[in-house]
Amino acid sequence: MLSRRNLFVGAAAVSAASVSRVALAAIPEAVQQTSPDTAPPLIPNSGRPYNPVVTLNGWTCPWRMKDGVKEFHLVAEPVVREMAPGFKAHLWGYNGQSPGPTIEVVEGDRVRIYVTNRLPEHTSVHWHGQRLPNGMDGVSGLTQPSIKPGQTFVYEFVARRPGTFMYHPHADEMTQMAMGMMGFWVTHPKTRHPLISEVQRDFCFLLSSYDIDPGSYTPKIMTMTDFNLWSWNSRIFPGIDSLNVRHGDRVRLRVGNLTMTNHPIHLHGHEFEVTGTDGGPVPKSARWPEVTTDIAVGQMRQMEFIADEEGDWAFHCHKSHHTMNAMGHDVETLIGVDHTGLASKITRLIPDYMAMGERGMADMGEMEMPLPDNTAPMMAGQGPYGGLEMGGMFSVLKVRKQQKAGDYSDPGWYAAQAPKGTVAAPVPGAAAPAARQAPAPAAAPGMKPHKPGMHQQMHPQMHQQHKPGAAAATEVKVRKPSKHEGH
Ligand SMILES: [Cu+2]
Repeated sequence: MLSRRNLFVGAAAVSAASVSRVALAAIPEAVQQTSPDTAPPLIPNSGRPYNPVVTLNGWTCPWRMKDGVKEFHLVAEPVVREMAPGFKAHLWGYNGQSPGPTIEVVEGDRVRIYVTNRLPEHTSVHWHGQRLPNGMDGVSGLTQPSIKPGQTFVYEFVARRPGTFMYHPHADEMTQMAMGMMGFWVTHPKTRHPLISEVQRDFCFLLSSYDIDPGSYTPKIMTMTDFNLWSWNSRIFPGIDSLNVRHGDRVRLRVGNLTMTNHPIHLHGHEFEVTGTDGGPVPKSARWPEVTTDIAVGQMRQMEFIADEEGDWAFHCHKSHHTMNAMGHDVETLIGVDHTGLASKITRLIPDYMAMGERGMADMGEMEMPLPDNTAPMMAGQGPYGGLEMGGMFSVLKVRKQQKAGDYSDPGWYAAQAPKGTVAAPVPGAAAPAARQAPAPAAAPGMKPHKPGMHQQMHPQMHQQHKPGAAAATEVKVRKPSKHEGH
């Protein structure tokens, strides 16, 4: 296994060999980030002032001001990204993380970005959405030679348009984006802009997707649509931080999509307007209230709203498969299929067989099963009232009156302070019999095991023997499978 230490030793050797001492001295330091935590906003210490963004589970790239030019240094390199607690992925990214650091500048800034390539193959950086000289557009082969391993290239242009942008390679794109190479870019307006509101909270993140088999570390780059991890900034719920705001704040959420499918991003409890795209601010006459906006592949959206409802509000992609973690998609639907008696019969033939899914998949959320060494539960997260049964592209907007201006810390759950009588509750004494199909006759004529390979989908170590005769008590055993193909 390649350790980080080895990576750095190798990288240093490459740069020393390919970049002269003088050139190295001229290049600003490449700041590294090792933590996947949400970094506090980077207050600008030079240049025009602005209200900085917060990158969800990410950070902003520090710069050096040199002769009036903002200089950044990005290093494209293999990284280890903790996608959720207990689950690390071997990705490619910039400056120690995937995504790379957010670049924040001001309209009219002259920007110089050094890009050092410490990947095993060539790369380039495309500055998505920017007005710039053609030769700075970063399309390898078309507007520039590719950046070979060990080389450092420099890009320079004026950030002409204020708005929401991103950067990503335009060389072996399929591989490099499937491996996590991307970053956010925000250009703040230099003066008050009629179509750009001042906001108290400004969050940004990129949508990315990965296909990583449970127990393994490296994404399968040939996957086209059937990804098993849907992430915000290469994090999956419950690894995604909550968005903590003060009651009454105007909040801007900037989101870009670099996956292979669209994502209808949905906010509970508030209506927002899409105030801008990567094409620029949306004219006021073209805005309308929404609670979900679809973000297509390669698009960016700015959503804005006043956070005027206290509470813990879900905020997520509305494709329900995108709020799940590692799972297989080729499993038969068993809802309403009564396994009574069947599982015990099959178990006599196939000891590893486990029936699952008869009552839905909710049992998966609270199972305490051994997982393979490196993965995340399919449905996870604990809230104040129980399991959230979520994963992937899910987080919580926390709106609080007592949150201080500029304080991004997590205030905890709203449940502790929800006014009495404002929480849905069971009605005592009104329980109806649970809806359930009557048990099938013991012989269950016509019912067959679903596929000959069904048992292979189950992890042998998770097998629990079904005792013949005890079938009625143990008719359903839901088990977390170990293989991506398998459940
Ligand atoms: Cu989605």
